[in-house]
Amino acid sequence: MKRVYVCDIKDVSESTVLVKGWVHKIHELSTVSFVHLRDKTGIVQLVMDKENSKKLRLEMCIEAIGEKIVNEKAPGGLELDTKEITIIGDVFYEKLPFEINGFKQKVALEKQLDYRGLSLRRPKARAVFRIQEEITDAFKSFLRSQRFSEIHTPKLISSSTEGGSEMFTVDYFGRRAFLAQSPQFYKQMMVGAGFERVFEIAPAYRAELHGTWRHLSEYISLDVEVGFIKDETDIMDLEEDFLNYLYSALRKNCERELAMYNIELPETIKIPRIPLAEAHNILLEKYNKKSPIGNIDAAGEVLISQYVKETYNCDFVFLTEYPVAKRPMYAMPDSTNPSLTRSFDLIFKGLEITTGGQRIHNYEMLKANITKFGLDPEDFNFYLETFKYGMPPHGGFAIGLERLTLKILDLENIREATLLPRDLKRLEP
Ligand code: AMO
Repeated sequence: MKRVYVCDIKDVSESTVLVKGWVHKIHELSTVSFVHLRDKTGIVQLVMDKENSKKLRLEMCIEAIGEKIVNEKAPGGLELDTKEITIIGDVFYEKLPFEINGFKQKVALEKQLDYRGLSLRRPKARAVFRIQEEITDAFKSFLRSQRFSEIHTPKLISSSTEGGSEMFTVDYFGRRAFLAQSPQFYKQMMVGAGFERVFEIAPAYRAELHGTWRHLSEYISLDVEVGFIKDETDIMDLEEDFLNYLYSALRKNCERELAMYNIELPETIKIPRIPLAEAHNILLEKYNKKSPIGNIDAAGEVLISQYVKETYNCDFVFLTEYPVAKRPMYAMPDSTNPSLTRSFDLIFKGLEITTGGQRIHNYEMLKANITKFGLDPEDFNFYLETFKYGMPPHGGFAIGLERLTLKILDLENIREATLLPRDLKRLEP
């Protein structure tokens, strides 16, 4: 007999079906019992003799054969009158560390993370990753439809890309190496290598010394790099188009998961673009909030998002024209005001989810800029090399996957949007 997934039971023509899954709930009455079986697609009620349910314990793996019966009160409006039941995965606990079958998760996040193999059994906890899967699918399909190529670049590298302070070092056969903070240099090189438009979905590593709700030591970076652009506005347009594409994909394919978190996504997103200096003025005049020079802090991100929500009814805002001093050496200066760069951040509901911009593509200029930043161009020869042979004007962006997921679902902590988080304290499970 072929297994039927719970979500398909009502659609299959057979009146007797085989289901497999975990024991989610046991409810014993005087003679019969209602046992909820949970698989990856949903929950179905099994009706059985109390004799049979006595053998069961929560979270055991079972398979059951049963006849479909309509019952409005059962989950999904249907239950199975159980003919046969077999335990196929036993349990070895005295007491479950926490409840899986309650709707509200009252357990501290750290404990849920300690028992990740168990806490993810809660359909609501797992729904986060269905959303995440949809994000990466949409990212791929949107970009592929625009002639982008997917690339895979090394994560063991010899030099810093985003500034040296946050790198993990690795002993590479007696030589010092680092875990990549971003595929920045390689994605640019691949634009020059003739791919023109590339993307990568891969881990990025930051030796973050802050254990905050928004920082991970390992996160998934959704990277894009595009050749033959006019300037950074092409890049912002591209990201805005992607977000609109993503929202319609989520509305279409993740209705159930969005409903679990009470999320309604807007039909269209039109993102305001505000120069950083103007954002500083808004913060000062409207909220009496001073900002750090050339940047915006976490509290400022929240306030500027609040302003944009009230003024433009939008959850996103591009902050543009970041100063040279606050951007890496590859950022393209603005020719009309060389103290500023053609770069931007994207803030989503008070959190930075993207950095992007146009890059320097002129070999001499890039080499000089590396020196200006107090770095040695010799150390970047592998990167600079490509720029000698005709590099198109180009730019790109990177989105932190977990941060995007966190904000779409209004979660509280980035770890909820991370399957197996790595942070200041956590290297297990
Ligand atoms: P940046 O360093 O701003 O830019 O990183 C891009 C995005 O990655 C995410 N991110 C993080 N997410 C979780 N934990 C962290 N510790 C963390 N650090 C960064 C954020 C952030 O906006 N090379 C440039 C991108 C580019 O210009 O193309 C870069 O890496 O969402």
